[in-house]
Amino acid sequence: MEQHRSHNPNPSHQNRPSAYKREREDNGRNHCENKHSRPNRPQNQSGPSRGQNPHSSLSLSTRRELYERDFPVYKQPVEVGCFSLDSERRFFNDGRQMRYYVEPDRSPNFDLRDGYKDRFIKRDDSVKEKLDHMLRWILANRSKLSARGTTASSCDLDIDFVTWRGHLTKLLTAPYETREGWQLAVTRFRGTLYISEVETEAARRDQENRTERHEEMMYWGYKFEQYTCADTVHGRPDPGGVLNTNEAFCTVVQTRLADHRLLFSGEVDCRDKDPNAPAAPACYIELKTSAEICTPKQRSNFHRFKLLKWWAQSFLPGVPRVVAGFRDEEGVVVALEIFPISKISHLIKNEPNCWKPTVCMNFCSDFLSFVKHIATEDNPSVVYLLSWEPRRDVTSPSTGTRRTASCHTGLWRR
Ligand code: 0WD
Ligand code: CA
Repeated sequence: MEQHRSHNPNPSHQNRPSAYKREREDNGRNHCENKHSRPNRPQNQSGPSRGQNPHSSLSLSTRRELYERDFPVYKQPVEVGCFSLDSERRFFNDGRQMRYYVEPDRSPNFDLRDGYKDRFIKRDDSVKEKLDHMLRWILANRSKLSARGTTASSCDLDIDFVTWRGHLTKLLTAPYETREGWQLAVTRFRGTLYISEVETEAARRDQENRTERHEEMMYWGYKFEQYTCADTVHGRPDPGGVLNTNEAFCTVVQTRLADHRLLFSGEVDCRDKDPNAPAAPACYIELKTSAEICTPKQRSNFHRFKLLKWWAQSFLPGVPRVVAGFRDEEGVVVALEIFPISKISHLIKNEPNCWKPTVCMNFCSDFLSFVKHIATEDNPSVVYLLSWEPRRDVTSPSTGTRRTASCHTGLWRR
């Protein structure tokens, strides 16, 4: 993955085209004018909306061509801690749910349907956890994160953004996403921006209307984990046991994308059990299942869509490899393949019109600049919403409709 990491402290994109724009009636002029504005500096824009509240009408394009510039600085992610969620979804400030990868035989023949009816405890996904587990981790590990500067209060974190890795994955893939939009809620508190997802109407409908086949196929991914992971370093997988999706091991990593200091957490499936394996996150392994590839068209789709998601998800926290189980229509794993994350961009090179890592990372960087510009009021009760639908721009409703609500930083006030 190193080839995508630049350590240039002065990213050359500072003077490149930006995708910021103000909404206006004359959409035709937007693209042209974008070319002359600069990322991270929306106030440099010209345009007729100067008299308006600038926060009420900003939008951000997801058009790929706007993000084809040098790869931004992305510092090697450093694991600053981890936490575990047990079989009842209770939080523990330790790695007790860590699992160890046990390499299967060459022809595994795992039956992923086994246990779906009788040995499956499914997490209640109607419970929206927002950022709660991450905030719990921050509360328990504050000393690791306090600002070092003399001017900042000791309560301040030395971080610009706190979020889940999964939300960042959605940002990285947005320039290529054609089906699912998203909505993110942002709160600024003591200088740090907290980003949490809000379920869209469409996602809620999709979840309600899932077919029985789809429900079962969601189980297959977890079942593959059960066939390949042991609870202890010298243990064996126990595919006859009960599978409980409340359990999770999450890494917390710190990194920087351009000038954005990030702290995020992501669920990690397992680690290399070799005691000489490199330190986390480099010893972590992401497990995936996918339909077996039988035709050139299927291979092309796998490269264009699935490998994009796999790459984005693991590149972010610095997880170096994905172990994939390819399964047939009946849910039997027929082949295994290891995908080093650093090789994925080479694998897709010959695919016409394929995704580009630099577009993903530059869009994410510009999105975070956009958020800094929009979410200006430092107040835990103020939530800024950012919405996106495929083929549209990211928009933030005018300040009048932003929510003063609930909120995902609620834990702070306990
Ligand atoms: O309540 C919510 N809306 C969310 C909760 C949204 C996103 C995340 N979460 C929480 C959960 O506590 C979960 O444990 O985040 C944790 C995972 O976060 P992540 O790593 O940032 O999420 P992501 O990268 O999208 O998914 C990683 C894995 C998935 O593995 P695959 O191989 O399918 O990508 O986490 C699992 C799933 O196994 N996962 C979830 N587990 C519980 N609740 C959820 C979820 N909502 N989403 C993904
Ligand atoms: Ca996985």
